[in-house]
Amino acid sequence: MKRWMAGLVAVAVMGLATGCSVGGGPKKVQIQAQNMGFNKQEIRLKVGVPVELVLVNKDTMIHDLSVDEIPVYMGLEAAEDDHDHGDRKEPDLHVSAQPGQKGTVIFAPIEEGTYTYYCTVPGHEMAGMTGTLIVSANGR
Ligand SMILES: [Cu+2]
Repeated sequence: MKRWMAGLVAVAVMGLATGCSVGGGPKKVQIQAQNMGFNKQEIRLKVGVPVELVLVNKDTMIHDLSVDEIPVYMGLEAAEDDHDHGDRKEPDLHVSAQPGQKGTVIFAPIEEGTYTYYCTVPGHEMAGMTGTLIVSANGR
């Protein structure tokens, strides 16, 4: 809970510091999981800009979107879930969605870089559930 509060404050302070408009809330990015794949193979984000990432699961099994290692401020933890991540460590960024449901995570990336996102459900990454998350100074 403490980490959650700290994340919110950090995102708010960051918004003020960079002078971007806080009024509109986080930038919404939606990605769909369907037929054992993501509908986007690439997501581009801007350093320091809070993002509301919504995973829409149109499939008949649970999916998630995870990045193992990415420096982020977390605004809101994704809904609790206890599905199997295999023997991997907890990813830095994680959002899951039950079949036919949505999952949301709010965060702000804090370092430029190219990161890989994937579904942690065993076998799904191998089946093609991966993509590239590009964080840059201008978001392009
Ligand atoms: Cu999956």
